[in-house]
Amino acid sequence: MDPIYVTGHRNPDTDSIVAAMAYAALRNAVGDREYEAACLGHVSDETQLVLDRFGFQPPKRIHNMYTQVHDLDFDTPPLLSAAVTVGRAWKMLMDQKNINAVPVTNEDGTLYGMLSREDVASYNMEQVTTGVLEDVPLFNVLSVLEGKILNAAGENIDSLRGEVTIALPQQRENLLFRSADSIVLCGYQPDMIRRALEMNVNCLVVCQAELPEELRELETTTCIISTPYDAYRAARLIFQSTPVGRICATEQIICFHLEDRVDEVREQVLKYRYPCYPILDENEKVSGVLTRYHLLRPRRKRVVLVDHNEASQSVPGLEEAEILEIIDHHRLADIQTTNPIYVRNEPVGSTNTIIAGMFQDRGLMPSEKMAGMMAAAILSDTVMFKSPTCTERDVRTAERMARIANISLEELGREIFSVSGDHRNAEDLLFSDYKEFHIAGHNLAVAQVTCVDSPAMLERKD
Ligand SMILES: [Mn+2]
Repeated sequence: MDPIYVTGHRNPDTDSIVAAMAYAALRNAVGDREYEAACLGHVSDETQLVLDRFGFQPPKRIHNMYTQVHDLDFDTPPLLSAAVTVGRAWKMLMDQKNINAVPVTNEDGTLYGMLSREDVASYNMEQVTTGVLEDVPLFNVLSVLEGKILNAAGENIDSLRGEVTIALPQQRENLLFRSADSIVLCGYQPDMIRRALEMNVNCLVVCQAELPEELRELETTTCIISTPYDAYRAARLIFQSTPVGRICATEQIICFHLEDRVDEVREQVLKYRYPCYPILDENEKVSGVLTRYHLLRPRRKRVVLVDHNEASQSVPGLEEAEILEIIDHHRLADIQTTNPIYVRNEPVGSTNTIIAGMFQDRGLMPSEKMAGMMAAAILSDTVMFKSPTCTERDVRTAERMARIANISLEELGREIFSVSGDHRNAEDLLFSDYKEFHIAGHNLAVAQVTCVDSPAMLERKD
């Protein structure tokens, strides 16, 4: 199951990060196990202190919510090695009715080429005219013919080639197999067999017959094989022994990667109009096959927004994601959804105050460590209850959380605000808690700096 990300805003503050972690913990604790806290940017010194203080790792950092190739239900047909026979590949193509081509791979799983039904059909038609089998490993030939090696010469060769000829009784001498570079198919035909062995043709295939006893000891370099198939079928089947690597397409193949954005993939598919595209993973190994049907209904990434509800403060690609819920204490802004969703917005000083209320609603106490973090987040967001947005509920909630965590709010507050680093450079100070707004056609941003010694900070105003 893909995770449901819970995330706060960009340039996250402590309230955002802790709210995401606390809400994911709450949902997972009551059995919805796919929630995962995420963050959209650098974790500030203050937040890092809070995480360290209570023994948590920062949440996973995500960079966008665009729908990617790995969100598609693409096909994962079996992969073929470039060495397998055309016959085996054809059977597989027959099993995969809904795809037109299958990936052919190198030994390490990387892409070698793509094999389509068309490739197999063209190869078959070409063979009818040329009639020549190019060097093919002996194992391949034995496999398609269900053949057995009958003599010592056969045990000593590893590949076969030659013009494939059926040794029918002929009257005109020159119509018979002409050179030793032949693969001769015959039945119980002692004359023809003798002639082939004396000519030392490359291979003799005895179809549905025994090798005549008097010819078994004949000195020859010909490889002798027996097959249970008749000569017509053996002649067709022998060409299916060619390794697929020789007949599949290997050039100008358009590939996609699991990380690619679906909107970009769609453009490429419109441009090239191939029926199938191989999909590769981050190590260039083949993961599957994409057809245009897979693009029709992609699975959107799912997300819960906490501590913000404006697109400009949220993750890039949010418009392609499915927002499941919003939990916030800011003004309602511009986010639109396609389906009805849960929104919990309350005019309190911290998102964690609301989330503490949701723990209560579901009849669950936060763990000691989580309660400690939530207390710290409320202190941070209300500037130790001094912010004008702070309410009686924030104070009571922070006190309860501190009690569960067995810590003192005063001490915790001092620790938190002592790190709001007054030695950082102006850019870091400005952008550590920075939110963009688009109001009445204007773009503006509000950045906050909390400090213990404001006269010292104000000296740096310029
Ligand atoms: Mn907040």
